[in-house]
Amino acid sequence: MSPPVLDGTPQTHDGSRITSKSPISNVIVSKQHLVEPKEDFSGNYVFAPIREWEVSRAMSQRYFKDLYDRAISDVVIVGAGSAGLSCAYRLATEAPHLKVTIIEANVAPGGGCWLGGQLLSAMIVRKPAHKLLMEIGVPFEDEGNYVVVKHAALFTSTILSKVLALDNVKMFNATAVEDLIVKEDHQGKQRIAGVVTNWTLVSLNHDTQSCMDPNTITAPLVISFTGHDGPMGAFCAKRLVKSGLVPQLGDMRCLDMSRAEPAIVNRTREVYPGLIIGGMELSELDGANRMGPCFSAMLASGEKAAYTALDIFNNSKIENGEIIA
Ligand code: AHZ
Repeated sequence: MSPPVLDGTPQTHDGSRITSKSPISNVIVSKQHLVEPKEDFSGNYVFAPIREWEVSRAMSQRYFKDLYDRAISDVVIVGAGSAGLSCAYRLATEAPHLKVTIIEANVAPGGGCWLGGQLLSAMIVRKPAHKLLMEIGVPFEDEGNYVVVKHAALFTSTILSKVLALDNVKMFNATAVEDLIVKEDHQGKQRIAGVVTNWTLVSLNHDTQSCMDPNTITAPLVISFTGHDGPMGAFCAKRLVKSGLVPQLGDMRCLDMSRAEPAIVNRTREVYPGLIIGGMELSELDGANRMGPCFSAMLASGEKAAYTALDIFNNSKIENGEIIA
């Protein structure tokens, strides 16, 4: 016979259950709603009651409300690595009225910034990009021209917590951008007008299932930070080329920290109407050098993209996610 299923009912010292006559177990069994939660770590910890359907509804109601609401966003940020998160932080704090929606293909946001280079822990940031670290409260050692955060995860977890706490930010992780929406704008010119999404597990299974159509998010501006080429990387840059909107990829060049970092930051821009590209994705589009394990340009490129977006919003009239003037 199988042993009884443990339900966490307080036990006596010899391991036997406290009987249903005990005041605590009586209340749990018969009057769930009257149970007072109690934080008692000596063996009588009591949770407030909950039912399974309450958990399902609490999650699904919010998720689908967000999905409905964000079907029209002001900005979609694709990719929540160090560059995407820096952009989200700057843009959403400077413009709390903008609905900033982040789409991250991975379950865990943060991209390559949970570690430094070669799986080592420390994160190196050249000045003046360290100002963002100071603003969000990430401690570092000052080495003169550059600073060292003792663990890259400290940066990523801090900026992630700041970004996710902002009222105007919603992140859909485990969700991939599969395509771009391209439409004619009010002047009859082609413009990126949003993104095509799917849950990543669906995206990864297109070859094994019959057609599983995607969803869309309409937005006047998409900002892409999907990193350098890889299974999912450089996504928007590659899509621009494949769909004939840009002639060819420049392809990321070999490592040179001194050339790479200013090239990425200073060339972060609206590469096609409605689409800003920054971070390492830009190295694939422009043919810029890589910098390896130095994250300064990712932070500053994210911020540059945010300021570029703010300029676009300041000079445009938007209705229902479309630029109308
Ligand atoms: O999961 C990806 C990662 O979190 C996500 N991503 C990629 N394709 C996506 C898609 N839809 C949604 N189609 C997608 N999300 O984008 C994020 C990219 O993060 P990253 O850390 O790879 O890029 P980054 O540009 O923010 O930072 C690059 C860091 C590097 S790489 C490098 C070198 O190789 O020399 N040096 C630095 C500093």
